[in-house]
Amino acid sequence: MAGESTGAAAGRGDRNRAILHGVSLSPFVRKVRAVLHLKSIDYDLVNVMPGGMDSEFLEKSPLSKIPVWQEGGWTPPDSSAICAYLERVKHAPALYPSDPREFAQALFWEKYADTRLNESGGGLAAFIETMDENEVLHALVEEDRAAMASV
Ligand SMILES: N[C@@H](CCC(=O)N[C@@H](CS)C(=O)NCC(=O)O)C(=O)O
Repeated sequence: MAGESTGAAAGRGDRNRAILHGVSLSPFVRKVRAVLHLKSIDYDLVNVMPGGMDSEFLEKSPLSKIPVWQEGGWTPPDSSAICAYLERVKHAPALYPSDPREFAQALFWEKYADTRLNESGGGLAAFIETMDENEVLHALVEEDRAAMASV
């Protein structure tokens, strides 16, 4: 489950706990959060808005994009890189197929969703349509609501 904190508060938290930098409005952040949820990996969510990146964050994200994952001083950017890493460090439940050809196809569909579908606004539409039906996304929305209620 995600803890919620601001950038400033994050430095005071448990330094062993991983951090996801970004905001849930981003489909790329949501993709990583869905993987974290399905794999039951604990982390803190540090809110970074696309237009509000400070120099400290930009050092972690050379392409000026969210999300960025952080474990101590190790800060890989890019949702696909982060998801591939998480799949390797916590294999179960497996979210990518083990069959090499099916794996290649899954990577293509991930890229398709991240590029063409996202650019056309379809990613967001698909997200909104499935929001109430999809257990994982529903859990993330409930977490966001709870976090916002406490602000
Ligand atoms: N390929 C990147 C794309 C991430 C991305 O485009 N994030 C957007 C937010 S949805 C962003 O940070 N945009 C800020 C900008 O382009 O300045 C990934 O998968 O993480």
